[in-house]
Amino acid sequence: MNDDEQTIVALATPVGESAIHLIRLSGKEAGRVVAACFCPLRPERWEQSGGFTLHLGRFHDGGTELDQVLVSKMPGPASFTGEDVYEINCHGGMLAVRRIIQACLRAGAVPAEPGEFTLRAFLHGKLDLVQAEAVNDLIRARTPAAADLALAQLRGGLSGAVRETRQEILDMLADIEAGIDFPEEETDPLARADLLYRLAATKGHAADLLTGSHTGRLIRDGLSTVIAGKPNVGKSSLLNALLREERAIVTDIPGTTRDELHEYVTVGGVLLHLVDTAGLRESDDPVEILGIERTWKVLNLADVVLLLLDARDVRRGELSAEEDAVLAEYGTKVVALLNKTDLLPADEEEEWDLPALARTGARIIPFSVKTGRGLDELGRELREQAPAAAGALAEEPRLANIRQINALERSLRALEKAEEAMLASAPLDLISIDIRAALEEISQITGDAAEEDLLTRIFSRFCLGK
Ligand SMILES: Nc1nc2c(ncn2[C@@H]2O[C@H](COP(=O)(O)OP(=O)(O)OP(=O)(O)O)[C@@H](O)[C@H]2O)c(=O)[nH]1
Ligand SMILES: [Mg+2]
Repeated sequence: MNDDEQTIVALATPVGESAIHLIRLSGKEAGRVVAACFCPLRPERWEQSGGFTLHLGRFHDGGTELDQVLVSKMPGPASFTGEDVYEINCHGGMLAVRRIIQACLRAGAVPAEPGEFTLRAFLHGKLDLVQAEAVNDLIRARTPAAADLALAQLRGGLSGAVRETRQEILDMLADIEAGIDFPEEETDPLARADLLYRLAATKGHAADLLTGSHTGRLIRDGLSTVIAGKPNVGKSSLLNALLREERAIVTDIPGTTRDELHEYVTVGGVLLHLVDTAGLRESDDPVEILGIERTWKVLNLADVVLLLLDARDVRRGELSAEEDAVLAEYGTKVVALLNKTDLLPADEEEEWDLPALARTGARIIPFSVKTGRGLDELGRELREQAPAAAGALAEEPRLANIRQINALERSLRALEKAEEAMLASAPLDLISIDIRAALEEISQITGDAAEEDLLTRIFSRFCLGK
């Protein structure tokens, strides 16, 4: 990221031709940079404006006119970044954009890094990390529910709840450290009982914040849904059918898919993060072996496994070792789709006696990608399993971002360790180590004590100009 003394400039709209483009500037020198290139149509209005006004004029570079533009003037500290911000609305050709940005660079601005405007807003206390990440989530939301959740986080209620818990930890730490300084309190049973009580309450608050986070993650990221099965059973065909496009290569040659494919789609109102995988079987092809290893890895991260079985194998009671292993390992997460029922002789159609399969806990749906049989039932099944991913519960703010959830889990674990140490009558200075760890972890969520590299990691995932 740039030095915060520098004034940054970037295109905030997508690269390409459009009706208008928006170029953004922020920093101490933003006013001077704009003044060097902008001739307002009504100079007296431009000069006298206290800000949050829009001005028509010509943009030029050393006397060469570049475009007719509208400039909005937003002086700090009330602006988005907290610095002086100017936004140039220009015509939507990329040549005009490039020339305007060049003029700004010549006048002393530097190119912004992705997310740098939001980083500056964070550094100036305009929003915390939960809110900053919510801005990014709002931009990237794939469903109305995900957008609602991001908006709820942006309003700050969630940050408030996290901060309250953080403050409780901070207060306990302060009291313990005071206790260490006054050793007579160290042995005071009342003081220890009080601390233990507070520790339990705080742990409960942290756990409450986590309870909603599973739902939050489903709303934000969708249900992680892995399509698995033996080669040629129809996995890629199913992916394509759900996406309604020929995304994956489908052939009748077993072992077609090697690398996993990731896509997002809504089925029965449920947002799925779909993964198509390499078919599971014994293989001596080194490329295929790598693909199969990856399949087992993504299976471990799945919320739901769509295990495609060939209906004819099921009918004969012939499941492969790999199919048995998936059922044994992920039974209750598995929806077994008995595919290619269209190939079964008509007289065998309706009789399914599947006690062995049912004992694994898997839901069973007779299916055919070819005819579309079972698709509606699959939608109903997913909705039942994941009402959250269907977006029914988005109005309440909750943690949804995996970075924030992991930090909260680490904080909770540290609190648990502190509680155990307390119950084992450990000395206060030992307990304070765990409580300090809990404090550091929870502080990462809102960024109350964020390290620079954490900030760089977070904000580099943002769009340029945001
Ligand atoms: N009759 C019938 N054929 C199907 C059905 N689903 C898929 N197929 C066919 O089965 C063959 C294999 O399909 P794929 O989708 O490539 O199978 P896959 O599981 O992705 O295979 P790998 O990538 O090799 O693991 C293709 O010829 C499909 O057209 C179905 O429901 N009925
Ligand atoms: Mg495939």
